[in-house]
Amino acid sequence: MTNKTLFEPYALGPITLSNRVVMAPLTRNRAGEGLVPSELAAEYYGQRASAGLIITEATQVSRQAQGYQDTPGLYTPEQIAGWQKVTDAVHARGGRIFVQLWHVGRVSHIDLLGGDAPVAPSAIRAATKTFVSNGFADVSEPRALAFEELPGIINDFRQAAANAIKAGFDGVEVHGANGYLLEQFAKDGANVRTDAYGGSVENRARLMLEVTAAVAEEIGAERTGIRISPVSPANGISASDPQAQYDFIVDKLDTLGIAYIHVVEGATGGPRDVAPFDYSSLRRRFSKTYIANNGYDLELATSQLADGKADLFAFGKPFIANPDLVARLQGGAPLNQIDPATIYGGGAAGYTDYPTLAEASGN
Ligand code: 8OZ
Repeated sequence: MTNKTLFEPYALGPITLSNRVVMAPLTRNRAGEGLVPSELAAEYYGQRASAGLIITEATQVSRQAQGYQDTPGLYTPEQIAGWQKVTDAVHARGGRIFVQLWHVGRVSHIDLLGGDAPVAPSAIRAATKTFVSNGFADVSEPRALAFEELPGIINDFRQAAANAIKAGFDGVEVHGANGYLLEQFAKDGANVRTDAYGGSVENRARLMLEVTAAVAEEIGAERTGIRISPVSPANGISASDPQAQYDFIVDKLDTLGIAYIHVVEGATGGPRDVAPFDYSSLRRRFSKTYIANNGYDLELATSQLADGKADLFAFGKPFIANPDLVARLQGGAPLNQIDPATIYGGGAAGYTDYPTLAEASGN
């Protein structure tokens, strides 16, 4: 066995990463007017450019795709210009950055959608909350998408991917995880459709695969990745057959030739062993890069790398509180602790003011 380390360069297809530590997508609810990423966002991501790869916070492909207050989009000229400042800041510091594109589906509220109902595979309301202008609220009753509407949603992802390249991103991650639209189609707890997008494992996978194929066709499979969370109960989702479903999905993703699968192992932000699942089956089925996420620390990442279980490791909350997380992990330095009160929404406090090690020691 070769003695790989987390801190050596890694070739993600044509893109060279300076190390194997990935900044996971993290929702921060700080977009400005028009859901444009702010100047502070450019500073925040620029501060974290020593990650091997940054994956941005989830970003809407359309107005209908929004489910929370002040999350950014990538479907207007102003949003493209705002993201250009972010990618410039990261590239100026030698980093690499993909944008995570999402559609929240049923995890939304009429107040965010101009009074329209959220859309979903089936009219089944999720037992979950979202965050609107006056705080947390139960999600609204969704309506089932008509078959005829699905090409438009696929096209929204395709167009946002094209916009991502215009804005200077190195690639796109399709958000296929955490109980949002593409996972709502994939999991039978949210999808009781009787058309070509519901019923069998194959039918339930269809939208996720068609969206991914469209993005890959638009910007290149080598710049396309996807995040999945086979057994996560996030946002009130459930599945009766996750192993069969995700074995099938990953076989097809491999055929598409995309750059990576990014796998949330276990319950998003929670226990890794929430339900039995054989992640090595996904690893075997996918010939390119496997990014592992959820509850990793230096020790677990190091041992999983040595065992060949994953190629890259995505860290979420530690990156919020530690802009120089890579240097801290490499040097065995202590980590800043996250302030839970400033994760979602607000300004610079808890966003761009976490100190690097050098700053903390007064240098
Ligand atoms: C936390 C709060 C709001 C959204 C996800 C995009 O879970 C999210 C998210 C996380 O993927």
